[in-house]
Amino acid sequence: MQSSREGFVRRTFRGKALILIRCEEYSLKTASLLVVLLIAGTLTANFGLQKVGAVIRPAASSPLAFTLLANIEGWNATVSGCTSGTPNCDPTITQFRGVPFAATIKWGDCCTHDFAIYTAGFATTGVDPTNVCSTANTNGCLAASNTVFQSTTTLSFNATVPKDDFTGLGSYEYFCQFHPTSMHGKFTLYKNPDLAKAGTVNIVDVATVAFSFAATPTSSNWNAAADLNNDGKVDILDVALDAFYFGQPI
Ligand SMILES: [Cu+2]
Repeated sequence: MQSSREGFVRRTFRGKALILIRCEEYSLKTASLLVVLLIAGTLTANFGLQKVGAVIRPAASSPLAFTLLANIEGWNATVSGCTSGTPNCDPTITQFRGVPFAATIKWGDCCTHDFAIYTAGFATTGVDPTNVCSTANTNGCLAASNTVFQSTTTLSFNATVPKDDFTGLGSYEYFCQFHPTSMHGKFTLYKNPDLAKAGTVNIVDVATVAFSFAATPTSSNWNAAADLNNDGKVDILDVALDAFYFGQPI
């Protein structure tokens, strides 16, 4: 069918034939991309990826601005249905390398608190409000907010992990330095899903990841930025993550 139509056009309108063929190729690529997105959406649900908005209160319009309630029993410990030690407390927060985020810390109980970000794996026993925080630290406090007592404070931060070292996701710890045992959660860091840096995750970003699909570092279509989870290959997980944040301001 295609060849007869292609042949007919070539006999009569040689110039337009090329356009027809190109349109068909474009439609095929678009359809393929939609299939990939459909699969990605299914996998996203199955892998249980969570947007930051799912673990913060109130729900934010952007994953880059979130609020935590400081409570000695655990971050967000007074959220309805949440007591210390349940999954809703001390939430794991997803952020992105090279994309500044802003944490708003609300005071929620009796005591003085702060919000501090430490390097991954830092021992709770070493957390102390007298520690000197610097983003140059390789093992210790990277940044800390002012204390909160009957007040609200904020902390802005720009993650520098994961490195392009194929060791997986980046991670930081966050603590209240006054109550580090109970008020302790983690950040999970991916690479920026807004690859085109347009301010919003869009079809160009998803297509960019899809273009490197199945690539490894030795592949001709390898793109380290598309390996969002930093595992040394661009696969459905990377596409799924990008699709998951589709339309989000990043
Ligand atoms: Cu505290």
